[in-house]
Amino acid sequence: MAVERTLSIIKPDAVAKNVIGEIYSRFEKAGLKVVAAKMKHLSKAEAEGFYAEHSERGFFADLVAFMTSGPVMVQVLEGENAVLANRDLMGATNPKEAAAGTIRADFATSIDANAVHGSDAVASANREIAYFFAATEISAR
Ligand code: RTP
Ligand code: MG
Repeated sequence: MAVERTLSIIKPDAVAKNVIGEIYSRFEKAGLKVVAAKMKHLSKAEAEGFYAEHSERGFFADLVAFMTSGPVMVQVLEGENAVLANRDLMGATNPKEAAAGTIRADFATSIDANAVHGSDAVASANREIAYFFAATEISAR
């Protein structure tokens, strides 16, 4: 297994529910380290750019509206197999389909307000990390 980095976002619904700490605790218990973090209220342009791969999808406008509806917590997680490890912690996109004990099963309310984002591959992780963080803002641990 390789040490990887992945980009995680605690979405506006979970920030509003005041569960940043509970979600960080899940990362830490799974062996993922927070190596960079910032709170941001995304602009429309930032959210559209981040989710550009979905720009032709019917849900794109709703996704951008939701992601700009309040502050988000953005972090880089580092650890063994971090991309997949984080996706396992998150659970399925639709919280109704998310396995018990996953972040989305416990904190998400709908397919839009689904608590967290996580990169889906190492290549997208590298792109998404660079979207939000300069190399000097990431601390090797
Ligand atoms: P994310 O990118 O946020 O981590 O979520 P994901 O990989 O599990 O899902 P993805 O297919 O990348 O979709 C991005 C976000 O768009 C919303 N979505 N809505 N109404 C729909 O059918 C639908 N499909 C996706 C979700 O909020 C999803 O997290
Ligand atoms: Mg995705």
